[in-house]
Amino acid sequence: MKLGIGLYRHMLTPPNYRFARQIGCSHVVIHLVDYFKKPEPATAADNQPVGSASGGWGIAGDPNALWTTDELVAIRKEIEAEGLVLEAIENFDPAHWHDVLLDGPKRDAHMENLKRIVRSVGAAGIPVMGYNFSIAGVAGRVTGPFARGSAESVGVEGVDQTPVPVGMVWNMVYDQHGPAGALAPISHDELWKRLASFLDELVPVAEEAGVTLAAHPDDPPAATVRGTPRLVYQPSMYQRLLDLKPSRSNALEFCVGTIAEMTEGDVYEATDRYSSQGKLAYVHLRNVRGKIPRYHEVFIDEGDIDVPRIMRTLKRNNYSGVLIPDHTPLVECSAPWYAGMAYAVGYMRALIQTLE
Ligand SMILES: [Mn+2]
Repeated sequence: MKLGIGLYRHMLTPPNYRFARQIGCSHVVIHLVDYFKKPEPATAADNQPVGSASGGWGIAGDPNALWTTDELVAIRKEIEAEGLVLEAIENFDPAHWHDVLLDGPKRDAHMENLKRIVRSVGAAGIPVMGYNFSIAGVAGRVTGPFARGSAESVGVEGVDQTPVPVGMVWNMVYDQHGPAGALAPISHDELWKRLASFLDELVPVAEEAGVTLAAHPDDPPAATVRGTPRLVYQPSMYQRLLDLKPSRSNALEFCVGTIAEMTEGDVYEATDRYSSQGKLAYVHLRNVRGKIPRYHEVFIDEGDIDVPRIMRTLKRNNYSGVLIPDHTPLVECSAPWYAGMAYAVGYMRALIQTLE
């Protein structure tokens, strides 16, 4: 098993790569979506409450600026220059595929965007593209002193069911100036149909490009969030996603914490089931206390999940891919994110050394 870290767009710099190397990582997963871009100043025509409780993260990227092979190669080379491997990109930008999720008028053009991006990812020598096929995305999380020693962390205390306004998807705003109103309700079956067409078209392109598509489960894992259906909100639903399009390029961004937050099954059985099929493209590892609709993310060595048991299961099934800490509570000091990550990675490294 290999250790990695996830770095956000603004963190893709040599000092952060050296931080990753120094704490024991060999691999990096990068985010290219800028989740927290501020909106343009509001005008009277705006329909979007960006920044309010249900306003989501921020403004989606440039719809016309697809990630190019050249820029991806440049990032890969900078990472390799620090002795690390670029394993995956995590998440498409809503600006590039909102109408695939919403089955909107640009749906076919947006599928072409995704195909071009996947080809560029493959041509740049990056093996994995992570995605989350979700309309509401990671909506409705709260922040508080939930982890050991009152460390600040995130959680869910009741599922957010405020409607998603038109112009927003995946917890980001892609059209600040669209018409007022909320998304029309759809069924779970309709969303599964959208996923099936997405996989039918994109998986063959990914196969040809040498890229593995890796699906994150729904976080938070409720049947509906903000009035929209979810796809993978119980452990068994991952199997349905895999069976829709059997392929080495159709795999999972297996999020142990999210699976533990689900109400059915159990996280050890799910880890065994999907790792024994060789379907884990990479793993998000974190701990949590509670289940949907009420849970708090906590430090990796507290909470409900027996993390050593997860690691033993992965080892038994010969999982040889990358594990990253997903998120961690913030450790109170001058560098809270870094201290949290260093703590989680050190813990994971010790477990791997014990097993190997
Ligand atoms: Mn995750």
